[in-house]
Amino acid sequence: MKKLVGLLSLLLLAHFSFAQFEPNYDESKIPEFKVPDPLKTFTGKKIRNSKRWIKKGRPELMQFFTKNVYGEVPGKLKITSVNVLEESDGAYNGKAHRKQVELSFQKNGKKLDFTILMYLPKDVEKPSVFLGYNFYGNHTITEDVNVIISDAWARNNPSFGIINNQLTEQSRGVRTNRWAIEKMLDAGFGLAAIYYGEVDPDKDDFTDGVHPVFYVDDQQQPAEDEWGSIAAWSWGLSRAMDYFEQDADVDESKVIVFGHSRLGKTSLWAGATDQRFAAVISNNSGCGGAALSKRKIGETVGRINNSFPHWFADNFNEYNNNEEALPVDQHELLALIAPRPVYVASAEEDQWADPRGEFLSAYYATPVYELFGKNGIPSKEMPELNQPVQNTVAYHIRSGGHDVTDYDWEQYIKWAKEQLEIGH
Ligand code: GTR
Repeated sequence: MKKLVGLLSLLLLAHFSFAQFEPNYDESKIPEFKVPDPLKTFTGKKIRNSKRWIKKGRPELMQFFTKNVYGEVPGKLKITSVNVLEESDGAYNGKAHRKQVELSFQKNGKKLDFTILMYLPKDVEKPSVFLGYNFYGNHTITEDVNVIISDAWARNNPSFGIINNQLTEQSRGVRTNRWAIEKMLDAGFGLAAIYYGEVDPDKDDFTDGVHPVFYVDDQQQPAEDEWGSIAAWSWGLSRAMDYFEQDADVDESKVIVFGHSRLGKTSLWAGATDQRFAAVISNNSGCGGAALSKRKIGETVGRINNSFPHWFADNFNEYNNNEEALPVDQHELLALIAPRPVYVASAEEDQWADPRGEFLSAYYATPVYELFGKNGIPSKEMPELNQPVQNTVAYHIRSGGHDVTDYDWEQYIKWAKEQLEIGH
C-alpha cells in the first residue's frame, strides 16, 4: 500500500511538473534576484587578486558545481590502447590529412571505446584544432565517404533515415551545414570530431556508455553527487585531450573545445574541469550552459531535470523551481574557465536558451577575467544582432534559430586566430 501511494504521488508529481510547465518569456516577470558575486567567497570575503581567486574562489566554486550540478567523475581512467583505424592524405581534395583513431578504455573487466575523426590541414605542421562532439555520428558532418559509421545507439530521426536506433549510410552528410570544415582548414585549423553517443548514449539509462565502466560491485547508477551525461561527455573530451598529448600531428597547447546546445553545456564543463583546453566555445548552450539559471526564463532548472533526468547529478534536483537557493549561477561556470578565452554565442530566435541570460553570464564573469588583466564584456548593454564583441570573453547574437551556421564558424575562427595567436 505504502508503495502504491508512493507510486501514485510520484506519477502525480511527474504529471504536475510536465503539465504545468509554461515557459516564461516576459522580462518583466523575472523574479527579483541577486547575481552571486564571483569575487566573494561563500563566507562573503572579498577576492582582490588572481592569486586569491586561484587559491580560494575557484576551488570552492569548482567543488560546488562538481557536487551539485554536473556530478563528480568517480575515478581516473587512462587510455588503454590507441588504434588508428584509417588514415589518408587525400581528404578534401588533398587539402587535409584524415585520421580516424579509436581510443579504448578498460576497467573492472569492462570496456569502452570511441573514435576521433580528424581532419588536419596539410600546409600547417602542427595545427591548432577545434574539438567537438556531434549528435548523429562523425559520418553526418561531412560528405566524405571514408568516414566510418558508428554502431553505437543513436536517437531515431526518420528525416535522417535513422530508425531502430542505428546509424546507416542514409545519414551521411546530413549535418555538413553545422560544420564549416573547409573554412577551418583554409584558416589553418584542424577539426577533431567525436560522436557523443559512443561515450554515453543520450538517454536516461545508466547501464550503458562510460558510467558502468566505473561501477563497483553491483552498483546500478551513479551516486547523488556523481556524474550525469554532461560530465560523462566532458570526461570523453578530456580523454581526447590525453590522446592529443601523444599525437605529434596536433598542437595540444591550442585545442579549442566547441559544442552546440547540450554539447555546449558539455564544452563549458570540459573547459572548466580541464585547464589543458586553450579556449572554449559554447554555441546556444542555454540552461545548464551559459544562461543564468536565476532568470527562470525559457528553459528552467526544474524543466531540464524533468525532461533530461540523466544530464546532471541527482543533487541538482534540489534546485528545481528553487533557483533562488542556488549559491552560484552560470556566470561562475564561465569564470572557472578564466583566464582562458571563452566565447558565448546565442541566436535571436532561440528564446528557449535565453540569449539575454547567456549574454549576462559573459558580462558577470568579466570581473574574474579582469583579475588576470584580460578583457571581457565591457557593457551590460547587449550588442546588436550580428555584431560580435570579441575579447578574451566573447559574445554574439546572430539572426536565426537554434543551430550552428557558417556565420558562427566565421566568428569563432577569427576570434580563435586572434586569441591563440595563430598565423601571427
Ligand atoms: C533541448 C533542451 C536544451 C538543449 C537542446 C539541444 O531539448 O531543452 O537544453 O540542450 O535540447 O541540445 O538541442
